[in-house]
Amino acid sequence: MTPTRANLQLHVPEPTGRPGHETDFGYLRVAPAGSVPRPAVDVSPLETAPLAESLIAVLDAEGRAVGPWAPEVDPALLQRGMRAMLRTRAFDARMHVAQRQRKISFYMQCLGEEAIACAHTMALEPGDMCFPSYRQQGLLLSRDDVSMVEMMCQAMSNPRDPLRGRQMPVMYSYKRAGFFSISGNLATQFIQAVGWAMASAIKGDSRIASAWIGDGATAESDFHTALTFAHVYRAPVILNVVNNQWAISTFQAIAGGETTTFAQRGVGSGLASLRVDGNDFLAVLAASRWAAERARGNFGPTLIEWVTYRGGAHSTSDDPSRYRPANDWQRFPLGDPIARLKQHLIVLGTWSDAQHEELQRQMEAEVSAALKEAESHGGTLIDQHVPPIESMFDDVYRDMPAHLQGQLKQARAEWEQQSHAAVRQEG
Ligand SMILES: Cc1ncc(C[n+]2csc(CCOP(=O)(O)OP(=O)(O)O)c2C)c(N)n1
Ligand SMILES: [Mg+2]
Repeated sequence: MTPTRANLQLHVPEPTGRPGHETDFGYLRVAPAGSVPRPAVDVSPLETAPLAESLIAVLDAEGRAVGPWAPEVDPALLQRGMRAMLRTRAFDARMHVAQRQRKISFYMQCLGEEAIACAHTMALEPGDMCFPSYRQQGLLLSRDDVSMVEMMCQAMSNPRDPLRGRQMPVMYSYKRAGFFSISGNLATQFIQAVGWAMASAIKGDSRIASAWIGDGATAESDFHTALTFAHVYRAPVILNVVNNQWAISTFQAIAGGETTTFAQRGVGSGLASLRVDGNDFLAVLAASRWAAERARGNFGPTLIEWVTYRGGAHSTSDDPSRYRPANDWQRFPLGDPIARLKQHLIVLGTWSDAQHEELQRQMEAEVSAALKEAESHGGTLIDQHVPPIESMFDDVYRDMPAHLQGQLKQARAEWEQQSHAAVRQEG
């Protein structure tokens, strides 16, 4: 007789909340601020296993900086961080509206995730290279040497767009600011950054790389390939996984975050790994500095899972009210990074509500003025600006190869033929 066996079943993870049904954030596994030890930067990867399971946080509920990860930091630096976050939020809010007004075709906000890019960039040095995804605009907006007007012109694909309409809106590229061209192909950032970091080491340079990926994109095979190479060659790289709980409409558990953490993937691959409160500006700064020092000291790569929440829609093409409760962000246990740093600065006695409001007003005024200027240069949706067809072939080769010269000739001819046809039709 054959023994009776249970019918096999697959497990399909589901979020704990849905529209009309509040999320139970118990799944997040938060830990009290100050409760996680801070090992030396040359710690062996396996010893970081408890750090990959827990949550490094510095700011407690009262806004005090507590525990071994509390960084030594000048309040003036924190005020600069506050400025960067408010600037980023004001930029996002205005650009989101600009898309609704049909001034740009598409936009992506980082609402609620501002602390991650804005604090991380403070741990990097000139010459280091970030390989960002589309939600790290804070890396650029933290800087005063990248023009906000120019970023807006990029989103408008107008004549002041340094990328000349060859990238989607928000896919910036600033080599001089350590901001590698954004690729829409998710997870490629990880392999590119590891390769760049390996090259830096091969050349005996001192520059490190920092790579960015979302929770959803960790399901791509490039993520695992990057971890293997980073581990094997001890590449001087920081591998950032921004776990904002959602990948468009897909909950983070579908990418593998249900019974394990994304940071634990790093430990399994032989990398020092940290799981950090991404809405805690001080924790982001401290963990980023730790990982940067580790990379610079030739002690190896670090994977950091930043736990946060995507406060807005995935992009202007998305409607999150279809798949998650509307009040999720307000109920998120790690709060709002701006409100938390503000509380801390007030506890330190270096900030006030009035100063905060004034700075916010200044940032909004800067953004409004910048948008007005950017719009004055036109754009695809503003004055139907189309870059010259030749520009499609520029900036790839120093000397254009013969086959591209042929294609350029053909493109020009077809373009002219179409323009004549259009004129004939109008006539
Ligand atoms: C290789 C690849 N697969 C799919 C997509 C389509 N896509 C764009 S964004 C996105 C969700 C990514 O979510 P996550 O990695 O969590 O990043 P987040 O948007 O939350 O910052 C998907 C599936 C893509 N751009 N590239
Ligand atoms: Mg995500």
